[in-house]
Amino acid sequence: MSGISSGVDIHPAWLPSEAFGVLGSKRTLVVGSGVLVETVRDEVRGASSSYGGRLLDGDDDGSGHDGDHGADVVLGTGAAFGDDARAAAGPEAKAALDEAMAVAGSAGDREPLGREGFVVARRAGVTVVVGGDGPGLLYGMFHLLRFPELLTGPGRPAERHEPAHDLRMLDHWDNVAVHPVMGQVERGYAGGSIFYDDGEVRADLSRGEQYARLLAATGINRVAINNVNVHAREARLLTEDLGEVARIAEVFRPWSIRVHLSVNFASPIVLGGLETSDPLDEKVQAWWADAAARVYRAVPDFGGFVVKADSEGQPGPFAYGRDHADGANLLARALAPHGGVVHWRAFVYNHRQDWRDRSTDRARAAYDHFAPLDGRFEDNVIVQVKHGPMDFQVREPVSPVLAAMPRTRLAVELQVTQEYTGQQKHVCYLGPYWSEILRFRPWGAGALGSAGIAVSDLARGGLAAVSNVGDDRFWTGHPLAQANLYAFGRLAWEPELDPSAVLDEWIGLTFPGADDAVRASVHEVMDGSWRTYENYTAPMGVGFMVRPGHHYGPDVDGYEYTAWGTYHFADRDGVGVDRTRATGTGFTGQYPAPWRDIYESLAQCPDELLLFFHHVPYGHVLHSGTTVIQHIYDTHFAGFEEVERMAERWETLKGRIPDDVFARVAERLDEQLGSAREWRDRLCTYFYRKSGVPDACGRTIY
Ligand code: GCW
Repeated sequence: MSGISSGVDIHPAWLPSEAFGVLGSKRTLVVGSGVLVETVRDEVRGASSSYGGRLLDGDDDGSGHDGDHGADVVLGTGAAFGDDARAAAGPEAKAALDEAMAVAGSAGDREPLGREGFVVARRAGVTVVVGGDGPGLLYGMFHLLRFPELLTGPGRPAERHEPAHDLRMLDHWDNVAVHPVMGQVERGYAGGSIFYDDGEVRADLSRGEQYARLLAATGINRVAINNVNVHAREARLLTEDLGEVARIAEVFRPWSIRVHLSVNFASPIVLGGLETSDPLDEKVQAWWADAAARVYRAVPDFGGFVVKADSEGQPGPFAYGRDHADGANLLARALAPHGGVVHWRAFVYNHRQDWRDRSTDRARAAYDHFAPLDGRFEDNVIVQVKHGPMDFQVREPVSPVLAAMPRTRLAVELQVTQEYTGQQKHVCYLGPYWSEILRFRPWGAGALGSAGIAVSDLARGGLAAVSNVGDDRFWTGHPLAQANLYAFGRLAWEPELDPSAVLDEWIGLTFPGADDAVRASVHEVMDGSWRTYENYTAPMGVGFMVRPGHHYGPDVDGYEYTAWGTYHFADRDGVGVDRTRATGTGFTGQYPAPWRDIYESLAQCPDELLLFFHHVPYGHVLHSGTTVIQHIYDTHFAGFEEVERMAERWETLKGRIPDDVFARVAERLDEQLGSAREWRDRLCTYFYRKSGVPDACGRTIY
């Protein structure tokens, strides 16, 4: 059992009791002190009491040793391994401990292990985890659950693990008060908020506590607790509700997670009664300095502010003729004395565009606003950039902003909540997509270093993602959507991980005791599901084609004549957005070489992004050898058939996995099948009617 007793009804996600089975059967010594070491001790104590092992500590007989049997597992922070701790660990632990400590230390160019890092070594039947400090120890313990083979079997050389990114953050779009249109959680597909209920912070935060534990087990260390659209009720979290924020921070603290707040740029007016929120106004500056000081008095380890400014109606510096650097620096200066950061979002575009105006291209907007500001931001500003230039579509190129701001700390923002990828009614494992994004080389492979600089290297402000969690008993509505949350944490820690292997980790933890055939089936249903979703929805990067407002299901022209800048320009001859320099909006010019030329060229542009960059005739022949129109038909029929196969495969799991998980997924697969069919038929019919070109395979099109 875990350190926290979980409510009977709540699904344990990737931390079922059985995940602790191997660790819980061992004699484990935990050395060190502090809140996080206590968390580790509690976990081991709970696991041992369920699985017959033992937590060895000072209360024992003063050592881990009884008779000739020492500790099987030794967990400690590097600084804690003095003579007493070594004696307590017993002589059998010496080899593993010496090796782990050596690997944790500096050598040559290698720095000593950071606070969040850990080393695992196994020698002479003893497994040792040395944490750089408390956080590293916590992560090291969870690592043993993912790979229980580290606790059994032959010795293995020490492994050193450190996060690629210091900031691994989840953004909650949770509203405190239920929003009349967006509800309790904006773009939430898993019930209400685990933090708020109808206008108040929940009195009972035990779900938050379980959540914090799940996040720690996948390496998340920051959480922004309210929606970036900060309405009147939510704005007050910064002032009169600080006591409530402190309660939430208390829940996250034992799991090494710091809390951030989304704030309203007009707070000096809305909350402070000033007449302006002009960043260059001294009274405004003083107001923010006070506000930050008050937050830190209430929450000493507070992380910082997240800001959506001058975006989709949120207030910002433009009202005063100032730019985003002025705005971000205002808040950064208020937070700097306390060690906080500002996540300033680059999601800024004209959402009141005239669809008749072909010269405005939403894809260009973030770069046009932000790239010229490179070098102007304070050190504690992180410009948070959505991974693509549009808006979390199932396929987009990587945002050119990421390669354009070398003197700015950038964070890449991903969307774990499946707003545009099936809303947690469809299976859509996003690990492979995120992996492609993080590994993308804006200057090409081989340039600027042997492998080339990857997007992940450019994200010096870390990764942030919109959470997909709510008060649903499976956490994420669709039980299989838990894998997206898990994978985000793992990829933020180690972007080079193979997403397919991460999926297997998640399956292993979530379905303990499942045999290989069951695991293989779950894997099969999920691994290709992002491409399947892409197949039956908007083709070749063109995006949207969803129902306006809630964004679920097909509506090809739903956004075609709106103010949001989301157009596909389909006519009787062709489809796609001309973003070339030669004849289009010039967006391709925002990329460095080689991509600016690859995307510009009709001959070289990758098929999957063709309609993002080019307007082409239906008869245009793709690299794959087929025409655009035939590709649309083929992928839509194939996508639907893939969902049919997923559903059949899932049926084979009946009785072989827990009934509640089976039933919930089965029910959602029914919905997915119906929705995929609707997508297929509407898209095929729409393009058949536009183009008049029949399907070469003669399938039914309406
Ligand atoms: O994708 C859009 C969503 C909005 C969201 C916005 C953003 C929080 O439809 O609901 O607002 O992005 O990222 O700010």
